[in-house]
Amino acid sequence: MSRNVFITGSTSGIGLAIAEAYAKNGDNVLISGRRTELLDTVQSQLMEQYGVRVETLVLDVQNRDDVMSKVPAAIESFGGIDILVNNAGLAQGLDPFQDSSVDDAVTMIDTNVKGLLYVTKAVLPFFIAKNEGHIVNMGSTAGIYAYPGGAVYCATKAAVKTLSDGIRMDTIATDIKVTTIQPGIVETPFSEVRFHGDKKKAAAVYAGIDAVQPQDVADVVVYVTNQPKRMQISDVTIMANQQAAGFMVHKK
Ligand code: NDP
Ligand code: 8X3
Repeated sequence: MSRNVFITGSTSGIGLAIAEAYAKNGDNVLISGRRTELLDTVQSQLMEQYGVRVETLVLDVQNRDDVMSKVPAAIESFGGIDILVNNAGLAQGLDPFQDSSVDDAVTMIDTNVKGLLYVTKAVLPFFIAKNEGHIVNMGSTAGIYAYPGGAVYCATKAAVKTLSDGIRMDTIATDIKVTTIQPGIVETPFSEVRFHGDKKKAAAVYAGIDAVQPQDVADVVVYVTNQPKRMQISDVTIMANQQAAGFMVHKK
């Protein structure tokens, strides 16, 4: 039976691949992000290719009021929700903490932690009302292993893992599942965003690595949400064969 899946940050990279993987699986997707034109393009492509329902929600997850009003309305008009994928997120900068921008830090915290929190608070009442649902939170190996220049980004991803674990405990009496996905380096526009549009610096991150691709992560997300009701996959860590820990890679 097809399910209704809401994916934040599905205009690009991993979130876009997740939306496509669910559509391919026959599920309906509510795609979301700040870039309206991209959402419209993805909507047409997925509907044409997979024949599932694709709805769009223009949303900046940093905007608490917007999240609290727009998300429930979008879910109502989508006809309910079975799976939430909290994927929207970003890194900004890779300077040592003492030289780093406070504005960049605030953007990461507001998006990766507060944004995820707002969206989850807006969606949970729908899951509680039917006593089931699945929250998939996009963490990172950065949340397990801090690395130089990544103090704040790594802290936000550690927070994602801790939020997931806490929410799993608080909803234990329900059939709600909570999963943290912790990818290592995945080849997406992530680094271009981190380096504020510097394509050369971004390309250097992936040079010499047979990097994990967004669709690899997407397949894992679909897999964790395709398990029997009795079973919950709490965490999955995914790395390139050439990566052993956060930013610890062997380049060829
Ligand atoms: P991309 O830059 O390709 O995608 C980021 C997505 O997040 C975009 O769709 C973007 O949409 C959305 N987004 C960013 N800020 C906001 C916001 N304020 N409100 C709503 N949506 C927002 O990067 P990735 O696909 O790589 O990143 C996706 C997630 O995966 C992030 O949480 C990232 O931290 C995590 N991750 C990435 C890894 C990697 O190596 N690439 C590894 C581990 C985790 P828009 O700009 O349209 O708003
Ligand atoms: C993104 C992966 O290693 O660039 O979370 O921090 S990494």
